[in-house]
Amino acid sequence: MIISRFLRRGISTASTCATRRSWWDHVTPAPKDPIIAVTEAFLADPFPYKINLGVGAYRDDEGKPVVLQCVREAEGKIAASNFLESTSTAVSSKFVEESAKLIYGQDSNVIKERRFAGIPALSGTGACRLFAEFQKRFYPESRIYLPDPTWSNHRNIWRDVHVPDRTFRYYHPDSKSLNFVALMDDIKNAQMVLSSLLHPCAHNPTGVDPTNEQWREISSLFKAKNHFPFFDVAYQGFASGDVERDARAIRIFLEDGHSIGCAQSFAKNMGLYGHRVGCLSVLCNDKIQAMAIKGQLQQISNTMYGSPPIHGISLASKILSDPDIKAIWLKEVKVMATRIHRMRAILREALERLGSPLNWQHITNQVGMFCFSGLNRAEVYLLAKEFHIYMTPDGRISMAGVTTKNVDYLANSIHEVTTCDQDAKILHNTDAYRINTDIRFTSLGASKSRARGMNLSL
Ligand code: KET
Repeated sequence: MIISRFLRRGISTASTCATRRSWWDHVTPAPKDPIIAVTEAFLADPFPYKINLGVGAYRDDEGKPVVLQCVREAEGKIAASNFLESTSTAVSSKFVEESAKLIYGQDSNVIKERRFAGIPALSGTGACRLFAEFQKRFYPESRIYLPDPTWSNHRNIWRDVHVPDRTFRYYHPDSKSLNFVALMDDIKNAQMVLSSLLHPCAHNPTGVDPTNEQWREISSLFKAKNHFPFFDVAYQGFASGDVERDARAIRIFLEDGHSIGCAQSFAKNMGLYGHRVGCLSVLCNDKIQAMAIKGQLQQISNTMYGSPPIHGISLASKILSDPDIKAIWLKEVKVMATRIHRMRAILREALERLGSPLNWQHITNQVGMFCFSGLNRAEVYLLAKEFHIYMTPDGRISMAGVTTKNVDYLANSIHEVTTCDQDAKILHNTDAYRINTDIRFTSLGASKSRARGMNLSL
């Protein structure tokens, strides 16, 4: 009796397992995120002089991630505070208020009149996602207009909440600068749009920002079209080295009386990438509307992840609210932006010294973390395969990965791939579409001696 019951249970467990095993049979591998794919290919490469120019995270001149002094100071101050549970709401509110002051301006009426609804978010990605969910909930038929090109994840974020996306032209590949006329045309002709996403500074991936005058025109057009401007602020401080100057676009929209939304990330400008510190804010007509919107945003985040971890938020909040620590931070932002700016100048100079027949002016004209190099897929592929230099297939160089030690090697390698036999490039062109997924390192020896010839040291 006991045995037969045991057997029966055994049989039913086995059949359940068999069913379960088939539950996920239809799941196929997801396409790789292009930025993560670059990091994976880089990590898999055994070459000692390899260079990662993929992810847009700050690195120092040794190529190392940096813990900013302001973060260390803030760590010291918050270590003593007992925030683990009871005060988390207070910490979040303080953080949101400081983030809003940073982007809308310390003395802005929006802050004084408390006309904003904000909640902490899981870094810039989380803030964009929260807004996308909010948009879908309250304007289910709306669309999002994205610049072409834009950060690769924008499209995925809005797609996952079933908000259709459209693009507006942004960049001119020939002049390697802003295609302002086309941008204005596309916004003018946009139909049934709720929000358009704008990068207020240090546009990713192009490094091309509108001038203040152009921002004013964009703002007027948004007003005329009744578009909701949604700003993705992932690099405040990286364009000019000054966080106030980098908020200029948003301040112009504020002066024009727009209601706007902002996704802020502190991953890059505070070096808090791993802490996922971000803020979503939406400007409102008044305090009452702000409370309603905040409640809705909280409800959306509650069902996704409850509340965000409090440690990073406490750090950012301390950095922004303690005048001494803030002063350290502002200096450090300047140092990071200046280092990147210097690398742009050195890279361009090195390419020109090599006698490159191409025009590299755009390296220094563009601003922020990225240089949209103009290298094509085949050239990017060759750089990875032959020179162990990794960047996204669109030719975006994360300038933070360029250092005084590797810049000559980089310039030489770019020079070689841009001047090499066109047939070789065409041959590699098909492979280039599989970039970073199956790179084989057949020429390790040759690359090593090349690197030595360029005085690279480990
Ligand atoms: N917006 C933009 C424009 C952006 O470039 C990034 C990240 C984010 C939002 C998201 O940031 P975060 O705070 O880390 O969630 N971009 C870089 C890093 C990444 O994709 O993870 C990049 O383009 O390399």
